[in-house]
Amino acid sequence: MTQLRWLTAGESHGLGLTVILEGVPAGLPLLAEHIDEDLARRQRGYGRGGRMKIETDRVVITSGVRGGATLGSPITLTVANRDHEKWRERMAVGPHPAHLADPLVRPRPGHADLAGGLKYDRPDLRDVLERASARETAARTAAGAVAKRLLAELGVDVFAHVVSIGGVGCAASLRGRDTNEIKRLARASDLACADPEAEVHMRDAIREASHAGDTLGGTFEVVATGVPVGLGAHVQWDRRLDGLLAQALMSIQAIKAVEIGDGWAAAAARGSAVHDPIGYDAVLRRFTRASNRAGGLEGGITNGEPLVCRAAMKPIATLRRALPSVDVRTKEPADAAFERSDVCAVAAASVVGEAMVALTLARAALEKLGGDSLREVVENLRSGRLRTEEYGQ
Ligand code: EPS
Repeated sequence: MTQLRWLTAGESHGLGLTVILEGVPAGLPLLAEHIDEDLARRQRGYGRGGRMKIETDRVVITSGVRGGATLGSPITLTVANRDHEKWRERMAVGPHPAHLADPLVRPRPGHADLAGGLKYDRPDLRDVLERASARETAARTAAGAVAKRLLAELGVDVFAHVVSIGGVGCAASLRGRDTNEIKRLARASDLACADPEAEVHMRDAIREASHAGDTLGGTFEVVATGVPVGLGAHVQWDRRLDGLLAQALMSIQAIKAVEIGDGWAAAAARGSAVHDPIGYDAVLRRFTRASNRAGGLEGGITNGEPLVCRAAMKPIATLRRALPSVDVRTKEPADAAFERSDVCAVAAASVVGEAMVALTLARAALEKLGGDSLREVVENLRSGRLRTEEYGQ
């Protein structure tokens, strides 16, 4: 069986990030520029810190692609850390010179610093910070761009948009709006927000938080259209696609909650106001829904409606006006360490969310459709569509 697998490696100020993807079918057109576009989008967003002025993320494809198409072999993608130049000695693999011994010993509340330091027995918390850093999401974004390329061949489009920042939300009227329109507006926005009026207020909120030495979180939505019926399965807990999507989104740095469809709001409503009535379109020969409050999934299986997931990001844990902490060596109270950081990275996280949903969907699609070459996968998709058209007869 074809299984899409992927693994990232790399530290924030090391040489760079790497991701290896295995199980991508052969014959998929793939160029570095397909990936660079998403890498550039991930770097954008009002509220990012100084690091983004240093980095210009570009992918180098070192295996698995030849002549502009995938080979079916593992695909290796690397993204260099330009900032590494300044960290060459401190991030060196060999022993560090004594004059560089400047360990990070005041853990930042909300970061992996203390829990990771205790777990891995690393008294210099930089050993934890370097990998916990959201810099790692550049690798996820690169892998997600490959998944999106594959999904595009299957007629599936995945995009994300920011719904709220620091409590400032988009107009409710955005719900039910044409998805292409939401995507177009979000892509044109510096904060990936499809409501230009709300974006102005979001920028104000970020500016104010920055002046106060504080940070802001927010929420974003990932939408996938053209998703075939039947991805995921109700038959086992670890095959339910809603569970897999929640895990994928929740694994993104700083994400604290995930919902699918109406999510939390559904818990407060009556069943008659939550479930989507079923109809049938005889011309298109497909079952239809009057609404999509389930977010495209029922019983952990895609039902052919657009997939809609939302994720909530907590405010970034590195604060200029630092929170109380403790020096791990002396155990004395001390302000948490401050490092250059972002004030708000919700727009960037939305691009990462897009990547994680795309990877999860691509994996589920390959599991359902099989195929070692793109041609085989597409043929299997077509015959599956015919089967659903004939269903019930
Ligand atoms: C991050 C801290 C900042 C962010 C970084 C994530 O990096 P630095 O400490 O080098 O200023 O800019 O994000 C990225 C580098 C990126 O590419 O997204 C953290 O601690 O998580």
